[in-house]
Amino acid sequence: MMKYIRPGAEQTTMCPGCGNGIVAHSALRAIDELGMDMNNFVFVSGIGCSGWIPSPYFNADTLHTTHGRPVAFATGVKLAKPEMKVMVFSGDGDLAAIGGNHFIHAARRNVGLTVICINNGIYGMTGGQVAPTTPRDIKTTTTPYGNPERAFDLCALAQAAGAPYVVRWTTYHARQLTRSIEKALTHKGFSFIEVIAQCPVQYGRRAGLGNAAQMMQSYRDNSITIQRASQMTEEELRGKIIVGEFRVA
Ligand SMILES: Cc1ncc(C[n+]2csc(CCOP(=O)(O)OP(=O)(O)O)c2C)c(N)n1
Ligand code: SF4
Ligand SMILES: [Mg+2]
Repeated sequence: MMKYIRPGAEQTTMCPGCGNGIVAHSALRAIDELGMDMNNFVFVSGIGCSGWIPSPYFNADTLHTTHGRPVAFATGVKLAKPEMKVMVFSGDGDLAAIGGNHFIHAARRNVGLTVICINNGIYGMTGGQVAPTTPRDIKTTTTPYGNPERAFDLCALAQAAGAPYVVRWTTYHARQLTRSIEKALTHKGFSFIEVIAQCPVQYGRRAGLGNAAQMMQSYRDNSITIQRASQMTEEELRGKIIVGEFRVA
């Protein structure tokens, strides 16, 4: 996929083992397999490690905006240039904490964006603070005794807000993720892709979840398809990651 990387930006700033590289690769492969032209894309991101996925690396128009606001900027781009494919890369803090209202209202209005949320369950770039997506009991720098709060279910939120395409995968499911990004890019209206991704440095290390490979093994071992999950009790689903297409409308 190096042909899509901006000349001079071949070296990544991501930590070794970070899930962001897998997301970048899946997105570029989806565009490549669809035969789409990077000149027809605008990639929009916020502030956070995940904000660096498209910018400055993708050799296309990229808009690296402020924390929490990529969906607002992307909405403006889409309204001004409806013929462009507008793709948002947003962190879980970026999209679900400070940017939560932009997210639900863009879904409600069915703005034609493809939004990928890199859900690493933490504020990675700023030092590992608790996020609205951090699972209960997990130790972070701001919850040293364990997170007392429930985590947001971003796919349920997107569906409740009216998003017509909603899917969740993990970085272990790179091929499924690529297929879903392809579907999202050809689906009319707001499409939402949540990717559970490892941040071994600010999350795995502090929460005692091991290194990047161990975190991905746990995604493999704990992921449950929507079909299987529908046969399981709430108790059985504790600690599991439900993956697949939640809505295709
Ligand atoms: C208005 C504003 N508030 C807070 C910050 C500080 N800040 C920058 S990134 C970030 C959180 C990053 O977490 P997330 O969005 O999940 O991205 P990640 O680094 O995990 O990919 C915060 C709080 C900021 N830059 N601007
Ligand atoms: S701090 Fe975490 S999310 Fe940020 S680049 Fe490093 S591993 Fe990735
Ligand atoms: Mg994060």
